[in-house]
Amino acid sequence: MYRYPDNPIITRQDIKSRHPALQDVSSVFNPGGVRHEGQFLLLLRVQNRARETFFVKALSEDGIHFSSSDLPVQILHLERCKHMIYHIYDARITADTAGFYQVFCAMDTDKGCFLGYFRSEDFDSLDFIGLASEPDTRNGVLLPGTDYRFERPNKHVGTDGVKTGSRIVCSKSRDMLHWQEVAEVFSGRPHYWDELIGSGPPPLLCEEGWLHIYHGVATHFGSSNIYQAGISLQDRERPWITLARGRYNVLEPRESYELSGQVPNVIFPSAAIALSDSHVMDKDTPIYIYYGAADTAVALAITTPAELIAQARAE
Ligand code: BMA
Repeated sequence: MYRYPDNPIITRQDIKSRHPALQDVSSVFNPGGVRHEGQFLLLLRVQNRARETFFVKALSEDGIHFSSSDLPVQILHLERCKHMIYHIYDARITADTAGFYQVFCAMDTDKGCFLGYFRSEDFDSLDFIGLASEPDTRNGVLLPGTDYRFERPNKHVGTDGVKTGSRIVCSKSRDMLHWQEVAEVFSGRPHYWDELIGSGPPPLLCEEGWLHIYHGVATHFGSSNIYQAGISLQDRERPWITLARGRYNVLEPRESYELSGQVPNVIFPSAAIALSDSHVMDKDTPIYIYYGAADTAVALAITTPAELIAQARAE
């Protein structure tokens, strides 16, 4: 992956809103993203100085220069949730065939963190359909055109005294609300770069399989967890089968905007937009990956399936 040289592409100064709660905000990060009517659309996670969370829509012709809406996204039908909701954040977006977008978000409630399922047509509003997980799971990503989703239960499974290895699991549903675990995808690798893990953007399909970008957290450094991006290649038909998994991370905090901020040392990839209209990408298709940098700003990295597959297979 190559960083866009003028990163970060969206910072808190870019959020110019008419909404009274969005004046002089603290941070903008971890966007969901999708192609929408020929434009690049990001659903930005914006935090204000009350540390309240909002979504703000941003649009761009070229995927680099975004302009954000002057009002936050309205979230409709939240009364369907019976719990007290504190934050809704880290949207993962996929298009469906009916012209709607499916959105999974982490929802912090008084009963723990759930995946919330939303639908939208235009991202001026998000329609809350319901909670779509057991308590305590995050990073839910649909595999477009299938009934499968990857998710990351928050429980740690390390047995060796090292705080380690959340698992990514593949689950299946017919209605987007009720999900049954099918199989484990993989778990964290204690002592190395990806001890704790979670899916990044919804996986992208190419001839070789699903390109699955994920974040890994190294927890064994004294003062700070290090969040990095990595890649695995998953089987096309049975996506829980891992065909290749990178030994190395593909992006780690190195630049000042990744090393310092609200949470230092964080690269959190959450959206990937391929510059192609076909369902199955060619190897050389540019892919724009949007990531949260230090939970403070949005940055862009550019890659191709060929490069990601090479990294997934790197010895
Ligand atoms: C994760 C989530 C993300 C956040 C990351 C780094 O656990 O809370 O939203 O970006 O930590 O702080």
